[in-house]
Amino acid sequence: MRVPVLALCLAVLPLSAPADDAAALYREHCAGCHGPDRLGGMGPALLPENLGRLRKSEALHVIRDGRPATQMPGFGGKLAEREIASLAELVYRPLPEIPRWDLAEMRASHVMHLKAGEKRADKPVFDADPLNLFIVVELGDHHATLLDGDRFEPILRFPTRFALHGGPKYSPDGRYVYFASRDGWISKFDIWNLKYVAEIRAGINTRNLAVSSDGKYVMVGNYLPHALVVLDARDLAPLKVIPVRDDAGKSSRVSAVYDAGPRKSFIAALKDIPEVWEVPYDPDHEPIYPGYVHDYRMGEAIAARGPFPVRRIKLDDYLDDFFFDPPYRHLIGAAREGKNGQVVSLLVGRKIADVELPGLPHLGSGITWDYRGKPVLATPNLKEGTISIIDMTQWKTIRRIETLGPGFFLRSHEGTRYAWADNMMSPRKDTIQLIDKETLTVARALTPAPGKTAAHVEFTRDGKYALVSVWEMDGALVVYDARTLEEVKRLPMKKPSGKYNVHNKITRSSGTSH
Ligand code: DHE
Repeated sequence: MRVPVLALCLAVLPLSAPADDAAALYREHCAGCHGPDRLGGMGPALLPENLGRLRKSEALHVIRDGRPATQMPGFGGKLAEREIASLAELVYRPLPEIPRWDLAEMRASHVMHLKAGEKRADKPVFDADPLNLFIVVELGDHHATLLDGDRFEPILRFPTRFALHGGPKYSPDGRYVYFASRDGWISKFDIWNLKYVAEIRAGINTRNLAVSSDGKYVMVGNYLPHALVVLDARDLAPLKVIPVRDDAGKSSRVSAVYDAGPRKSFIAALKDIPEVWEVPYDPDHEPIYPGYVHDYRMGEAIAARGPFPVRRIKLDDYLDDFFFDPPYRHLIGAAREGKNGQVVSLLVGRKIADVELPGLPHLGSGITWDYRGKPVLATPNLKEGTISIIDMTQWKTIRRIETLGPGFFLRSHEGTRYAWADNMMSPRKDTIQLIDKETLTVARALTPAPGKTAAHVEFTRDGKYALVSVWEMDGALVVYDARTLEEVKRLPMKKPSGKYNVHNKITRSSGTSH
């Protein structure tokens, strides 16, 4: 049986392991989340190829004490030291063979739900503003709910693949939504017709996906195999696999891939190679930077001149995640163990500044707004109870706002005065704090369900209402009036995680994730 979350599966484990050989321990304690073959599931793949940045001594520590800001709890209270040591040994042992997952395997997994000749409506088959819809991911039982953002009523609840992670992405017109699951499945859903279009397994262990601004391509970033995959957005047919390797042949997991719309390119950060890759997808778009070089040294798969060449930008450090400035001229990224963030100019193709970003900034959840005439970036921190506010004209941290504890997500909207921050990784995980964007201070706090995790906020298209998750199996989606902060409605849901408003996402609202 597959277990939805690590925390849940641990709750039912016996206190002492009956067998202490590593394989049995792994089957009992780890396989539910990391997969029976160590190829990943809810948790990442545990193979030497993917653990290059984790020393064995740190692996012992992670197994014993857990890993901050992930679903990985500590096993120190359940396993003896020698059991922990044998598990740490095991995860660095190479598999006899890592399964191939190339174009052929992807093609074999491809499922077309839209049948040849099937006619689908070219407008919504339901009565609701198509731009004020929300997709709410319910992790508890692997479903998603399509929600009418005016009436706050579900239109459809439908099954998804196992353990979706990261933001689903919409097509530019908002008709389709694309999901990525941690175990590699990419699904395309036709919102207007309330039906899936196609699915494909693009990786064994996947990080996230991006949709090109012209709506033509989907790019998938994988942890396993070490590759970027380009899919045709119409039917998810695989077009190209781009192996991720440096000059010396060292391969890397992909930290995250995002669309840089104005540049007509995908940008990917890498976990094991200190480089950022830019993959242009529109051959007619003039590169807007000097010294642009198509790098064809990566082997046959991208050796041919043709679509999706790779521009490699070399850096001093790895990037575990990053964020674009509003004109998409720079990206700001950070490494998990790094002391500072790096600002990379996409124009000149190199790092141009360091920015003070201690702890573990969660840059993918960063947002921007104008503060006293200057654009600022605000990012939550997974290790410290701090929201860093960075002046993006000088790349200087101008304020560190103390919160109740480390949090995952930050959201706002052009039409609201507050930025809403959770404290999900702290004892005060039940409370959302509202930061006044004009004074850069914590102005209010809301506790939707005392003792229960409150996290991840999204606004209606006009910014008048904020939707908050009570992130529990018997959870809820709580709708607040964003001005009065009165509760308007509460909808029961099963561990609702992220929620995504069509308008805010397709217009790239500065208050939402990209
Ligand atoms: Fe996430 C987005 C990385 C753990 C829920 N998370 C993202 C993105 C990245 C990322 C790079 C942006 C992808 C995108 O939207 O295209 N997440 C990581 C990690 O490195 C980390 C810390 C460890 C890991 O397990 O991979 C991590 N994330 C978690 C969780 O434990 C969360 C809370 C529960 C879960 O689903 O596993 C979680 N992450 C989310 C959500 C988003 C996300 C809901 C989308 C946020 C948005 O508003 O767009």
